[in-house]
Amino acid sequence: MKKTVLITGASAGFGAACARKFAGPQTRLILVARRLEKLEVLQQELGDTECHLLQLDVRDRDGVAGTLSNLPESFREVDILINNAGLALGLEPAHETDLDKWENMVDTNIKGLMYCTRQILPGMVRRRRGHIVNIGSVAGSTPYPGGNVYGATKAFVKQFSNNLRADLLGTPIRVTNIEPGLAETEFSLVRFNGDAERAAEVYKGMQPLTAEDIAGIIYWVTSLPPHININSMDVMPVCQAWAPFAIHRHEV
Ligand code: NDP
Ligand code: 8X3
Repeated sequence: MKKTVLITGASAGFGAACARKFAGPQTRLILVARRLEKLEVLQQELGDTECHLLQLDVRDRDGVAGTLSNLPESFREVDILINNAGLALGLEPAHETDLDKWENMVDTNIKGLMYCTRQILPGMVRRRRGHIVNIGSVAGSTPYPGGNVYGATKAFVKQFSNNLRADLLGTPIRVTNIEPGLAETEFSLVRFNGDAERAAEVYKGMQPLTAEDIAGIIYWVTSLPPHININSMDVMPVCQAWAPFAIHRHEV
């Protein structure tokens, strides 16, 4: 039977890689992003795969509700929702950052993910079929300087995913939180407001994860037998690990 897969943030990075990974005769793809032209190029690349493109800003509560409640007949029964749209903005300390950046991250990474989930989940429960894959981050558990609100939004994703599991006990619906570490996508370009040089520095002299690595993992967790739920998966490149506690010492 064909599976319908809805991917938010499908115009780049993990989302686009997921579209490529899931594409094929057994899949219908609903691809969501603000940059429609990128989705159109991706659709061309995917050839015969059935695609429905949605130019949609996940921060727009009414837009999400209106669009996702009016999907074309054949795309209505979503089997897999990949809540991937998200971003980090800046790396400034909390006392210096711009409140608009914080609000944008909350609106996208938390509220956008809530809006899409709330719209798609009731149908999954009714049909007794479905899998929600949320994209969290190692930043949701590990603090780092400048991670302030970005990390906090991903901590929300972690706890929300676990609480969805609690609500969905007794249904066959699966929920997974994927928590990647450093992966080279447009993520740093967006974080540093289009500064390509600064973004490239992030991945210099190391081998980061790729979007394809994460897409492969998402594909795997959704392909497991239906009685298995991967609750969360914390994935880093081998070259990344945690820092020791930082201690500020005063002069003696
Ligand atoms: P990219 O910047 O490459 O892709 C982000 C995607 O999200 C784009 O398709 C973008 O599309 C979409 N998006 C952003 N804001 C909105 C919005 N308001 N409405 C709809 N779509 C939106 O980054 P990644 O692929 O790396 O990021 C994907 C997810 O993975 C994010 O949630 C990120 O936080 C998370 N993550 C990334 C890591 C990394 O190191 N790369 C590590 C851990 C987690 P468009 O601009 O066209 O709307
Ligand atoms: C992205 C990973 O470490 O840049 O979520 O915050 S990190």
